[in-house]
Amino acid sequence: GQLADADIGDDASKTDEDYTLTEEEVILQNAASESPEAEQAIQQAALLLRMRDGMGSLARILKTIDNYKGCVQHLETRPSQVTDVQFDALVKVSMSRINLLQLIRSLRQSTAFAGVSLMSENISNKTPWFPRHASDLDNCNHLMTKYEPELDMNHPGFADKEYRERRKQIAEIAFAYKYGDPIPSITYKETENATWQRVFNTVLDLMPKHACREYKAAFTKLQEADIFVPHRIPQLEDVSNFLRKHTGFTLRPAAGLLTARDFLASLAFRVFQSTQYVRHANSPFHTPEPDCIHELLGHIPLLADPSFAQFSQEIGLASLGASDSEIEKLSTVYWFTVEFGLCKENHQLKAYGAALLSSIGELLHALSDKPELRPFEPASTSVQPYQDQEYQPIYYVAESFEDAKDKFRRWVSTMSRPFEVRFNPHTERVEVLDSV
Ligand code: HBI
Ligand code: NLE
Ligand code: FE
Repeated sequence: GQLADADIGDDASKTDEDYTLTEEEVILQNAASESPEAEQAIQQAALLLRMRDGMGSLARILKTIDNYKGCVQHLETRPSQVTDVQFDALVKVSMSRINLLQLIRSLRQSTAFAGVSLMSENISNKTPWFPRHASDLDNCNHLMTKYEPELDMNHPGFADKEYRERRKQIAEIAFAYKYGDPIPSITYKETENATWQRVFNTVLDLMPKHACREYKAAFTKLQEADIFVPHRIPQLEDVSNFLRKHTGFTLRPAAGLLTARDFLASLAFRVFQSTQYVRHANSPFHTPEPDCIHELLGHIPLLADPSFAQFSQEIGLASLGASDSEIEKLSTVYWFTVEFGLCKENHQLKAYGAALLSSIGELLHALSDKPELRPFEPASTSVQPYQDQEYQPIYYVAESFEDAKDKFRRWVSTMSRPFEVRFNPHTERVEVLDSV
C-alpha cells in the first residue's frame, strides 16, 4: 500500500535549502564528516516529531526509520500543545550517523510533520562530558590563559620575577589537589599579609553602609570564628570547614581562572573553586583576576548564606551538559549577579557581588551616579556583553535573592536541555533524569 514505498517525500517542492540546520544537526554533520568510519558509526539520538494528523503518521515514521536501517529504542506520544499539531512523538533511535541525517531530511520533507527536531545532547563524540560526582571535579581544572602575570604585559606582576615564581609555587598545590584531600596551608609572606590587611580594613570601613545585610551577618560570624582577622590571610581549609557547617559548600584550590564550564560545574556540587595566591602588592584595590582576597572577602560570606548558596548551586546545576552558547549565557548571569550584583534593601541600593565587595575601587564606582543600573532579568541580562578589564558600565539590580532565584528558575526552565538533573547531597552525586 501507501507505506510500502521507500521514502515519504510527499512534498517535492521542499528542497534541502528550505531548512536551516539546527545546532545539533551541525554537530552531527561535523561528527559524520570526520572519516568514513565516523560516518558509519552508530549514533543514539532522540527525535521530536510534531504530527499534524492522527496516529497514522506513526507508521510512516517507523517505516522510514526501518528504511534507513535504524533501530527504535523508545517511542512515546502525547497530545501536542502546538497549534495545528495533534500529537508529539518522541522517538529514540540508534543508527549510523549518515543515515540519521538522511532520516531527518526525509521526515522533514513530509507534510505530515509540522516539525522534526533532533533532541539528543549526546550527539557525537563532542558531547561535553560532565561531572556526576564531587570527585569528578578532579577533572574540572582547565585553565583559561587570561590576565596571567606570565602573559599579560599590563599585569602588575609581569616584570616581577619573584611574584611570578610565587604564583607558580602556589599553583602547584591546586594541580596536585585531589578530592578528599585537606587543602594545604600556605605560609603567607609579610607582604602578602600586608596586602590582605589593607583591603580588609577598607572593606570593614565601607561594608556597614554599602554591603547587603546577608553579607554583613556572615562577615560577623567569620570574625567570631577567628577566621577573618586583619593581620593574616585565612587558610582555605578553615574557611571550607566553616562553610560546610553553614551551607554545605566546600572549597577546592584552583590554579587560576578556569573555563566557565569547569568553574560553573563545581557549583552544582556546592563546591567553590578558590584561588590561593595573592594579588600583586601594587594593585590592592582592583585586579581583573580572581585572587584569594577576592574569594575570601568577596565570595565567602555569601556562600555561608543559605538562600544565596542555593542560587549559586542552581546556576551550577543548569550548566551541566549545557551547550556552549548556554554556558556563555549562564556565565554572563553569574557575572552580573554573583560577581557584580546590586540589590535593594529598604529602598536603598546595596552591593552583594563578590567583585564589588573585594574591590573598593569598583564598589564606589558601582554606587556612584556614573554607571547605568537595570533591573535583573535573566533573559536580557544573560546576553549583555560585559567588561572584564575595567569597571563595569552597567550593573543589574535584584529585588532580593529570593526574587533573583525565582526569575532565574523560570528562565532556566526555557533552556533546551533534554534531561533534568538533581543533586543528591547524601551521595554527592548528580542524578540525571531523562525528561523528553
Ligand atoms: N575561574 N577560578 C575562577 N574564578 C572565577 O570567578 C571564574 C573562573 N572561571 C570563569 C568565571 N569565573 C566566569 O566565566 C564566570 O562568569 C563563570
Ligand atoms: N576586580 C576584582 C577585585 O579586584 O577584587 C576581582 C574580579 C574577579 C572576577
Ligand atoms: Fe569571583
